[in-house]
Amino acid sequence: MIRARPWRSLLGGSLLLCGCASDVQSVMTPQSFQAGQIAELAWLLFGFGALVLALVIVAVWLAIGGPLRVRQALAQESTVIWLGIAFPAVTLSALLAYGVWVMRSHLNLPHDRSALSIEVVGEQWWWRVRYSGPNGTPIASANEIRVPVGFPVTFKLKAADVIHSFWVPSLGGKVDMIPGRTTRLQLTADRPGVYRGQCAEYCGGAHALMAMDVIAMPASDYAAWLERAAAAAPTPETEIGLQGRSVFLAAGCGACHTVRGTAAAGSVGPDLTHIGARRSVGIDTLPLTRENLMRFIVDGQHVKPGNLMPEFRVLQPQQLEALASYLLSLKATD
Ligand SMILES: [Cu+2]
Repeated sequence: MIRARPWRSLLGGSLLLCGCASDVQSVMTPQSFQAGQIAELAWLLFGFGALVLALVIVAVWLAIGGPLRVRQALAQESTVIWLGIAFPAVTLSALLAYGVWVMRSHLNLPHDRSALSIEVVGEQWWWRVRYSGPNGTPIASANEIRVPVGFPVTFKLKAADVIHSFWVPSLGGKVDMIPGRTTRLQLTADRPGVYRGQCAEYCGGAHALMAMDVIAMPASDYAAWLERAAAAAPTPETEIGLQGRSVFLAAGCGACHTVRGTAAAGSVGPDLTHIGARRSVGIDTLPLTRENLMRFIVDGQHVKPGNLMPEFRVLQPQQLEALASYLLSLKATD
C-alpha cells in the first residue's frame, strides 16, 4: 500500500515555488545587496504572517473553548477595534513603508550618474543588450549581460514590442519594460558568477523561453572583456571560415544581423559580431555548439516557436558547416 506523504509534497511544492534549487536563479540565495534586501523583506513578511496566523489560531481556540473571562474579553467591542483595526493598520503601514523604501533604493531615485549604464531592450522573445565601450563605442550583444563585481550598474530597460519584465532573482527585483518608456533598475553583484534571468511578464507564445544569463566578473576582467567586445569581428583564418562568411553575406543574413567589420548591418535580430564568445545560440535556447548553431539555422521555429528568423533549409550541408564555422570564429581574442 502506498502511503501519502503530504509533508514531502508540501516541502517540494514550497521549494518549487520559491525557486530554491540553486544559487543561479533564486530569490532566497541573494548575490547582491539589492537581492539581500528583498530576501530580508520576504523573511520579515513571512515571519510576521506566521506570527499573525499563530495569534489568530490561539484567539479562535480561546474564543471557542477558553475560560469564560477570556471569551468575554474577546467579544468586547474594544478588542475588535484594537486587534481587528488598529493593529493591522499600524503594522501593515509600517511594512508598506519599509517595502517602498527598499524598492526606492533599487530604482535608484535620484539617478546615480556614477553608475555604469547598460541598456536592455526586451523583444519577442530575446534581450537586446547595449554597452558603451571604450571611447563611447557602442557594443551590442544579446541574451547575456556582463557586469563588473562590486560596481553599481544601472540597467536602462526598454521594450520594442509588448510589455516584458526584467528579472534576475539572485540579483534583485523585477521591473517592467514598457514600450515608449524607459525604466531603470540598479544592481550591484557581490561576487562572480552566472545568474539566470527570466522575462517575468507574459509576452506571447515563447515567453517561457525568454531567458538570459547575467555574468558577474571581476572588474579587471570586465574591462578587458569590454575592450575585446569593442573590436570589429575578426577575419576568418581558415578556408572554411572564409567560405562561411561568403555564405553568410550571400544568404542575406546581413539584412537582419550585424557583424561589425563586414557589410552585414541589419538590426532586426541579435548582433552577431562576437557570437562565438557567447554561451548560447537560438536566442538563448541552446548551448552554443556547432550542432546547435546548424540546428537553429535550419529548424529555428521548433527551437523557439514564433521567432522572427526564417528557417534556411535551402542551404547545402557543406554551406551549413561553413556558416557554422564562420559564426563560431566570431570572437575577439586577447
Ligand atoms: Cu515575457
